[in-house]
Amino acid sequence: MTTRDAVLAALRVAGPGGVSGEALARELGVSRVAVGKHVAVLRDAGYEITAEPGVGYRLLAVPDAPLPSEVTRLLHSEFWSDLRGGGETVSTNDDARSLARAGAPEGTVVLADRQTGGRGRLGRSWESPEGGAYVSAVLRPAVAPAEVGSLALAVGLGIARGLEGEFGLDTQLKWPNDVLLSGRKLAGILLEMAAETDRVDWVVAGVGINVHRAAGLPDTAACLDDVDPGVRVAPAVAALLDGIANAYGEWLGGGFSAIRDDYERRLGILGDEVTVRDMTGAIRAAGIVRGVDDQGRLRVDDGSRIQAISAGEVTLRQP
Ligand code: BT5
Repeated sequence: MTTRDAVLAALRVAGPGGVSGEALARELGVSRVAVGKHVAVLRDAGYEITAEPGVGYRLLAVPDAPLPSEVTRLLHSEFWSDLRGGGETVSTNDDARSLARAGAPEGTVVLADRQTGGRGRLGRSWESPEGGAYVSAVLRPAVAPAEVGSLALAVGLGIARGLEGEFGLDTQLKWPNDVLLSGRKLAGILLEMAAETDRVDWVVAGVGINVHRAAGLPDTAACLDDVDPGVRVAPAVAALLDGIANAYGEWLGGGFSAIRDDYERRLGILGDEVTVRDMTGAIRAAGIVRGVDDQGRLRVDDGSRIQAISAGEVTLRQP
């Protein structure tokens, strides 16, 4: 724990009674000036901390943001080892990629409360206003590159599980990796990797989730506060990270087939009539979604046969 986190922890323990700078300094083995500096940094990050003679420092409010100090203390999983960031960045995926290239271990996470250059798949952009959370995790699965396609599905499943466990939320998955709430897009996933021919070096799993409705979000976006007005950002991030750690563990242990049933159960487009296009826009398959196979491929029934599609964009066919 850093001294700043220790100051924060001591302020939480002191509660409304407050704690003097002198007592804090003694407890943490630093000078009172150092305590004052840490308090100033915490205030800059959005913590509301008062200082009164006779009372000392009092923590009145914590920011509603994806700060490492807030998320870390809510995590149940010990898989996530190092959470960083929390403020504005261009893209947490860019930050996590740099860390992965520099050797950051699996379990490293970059957080942001807004992005100026949030990226979606295939060159699309991800609207990233304040009020959401932007999360990128470094993973180092010992698998072949071809298996990473189904890892994106595992990440989506993990988010759905985490949100269900923490908030009782019923989200749906839209293959390959959108998380929907009441049919609208709540979270998007972008996986990027570096690999040799037969071995993955690192994967960065990026997740954007809309927590509070904010200007700049597309009309098609869902937000957690549509259904839970009291929701806060840090518990949402902790829930999705816990869920991802859980689904990732199962995926590593037993491959996609270990989580296939649960993925399919949450597949919102099951039984729907869809068109699947490749990245050039050409139609790859059209028919009724029958589920996913053991490799995570979408099974589309065109009436005469079932095709297994490994990549593409799904649109619902209008009746
Ligand atoms: C995705 O792409 O859904 C992947 C999004 C991944 C974003 C995370 S945030 C943390 C990390 N850092 C990054 O830079 N990226 C990752 P795709 O399937 O291509 O969907 C993009 C489409 O979703 C856009 O073209 C819009 O139609 C829609 N969209 C954009 N922003 C949205 C938002 N905030 N909420 C819902 N839909 C959005």
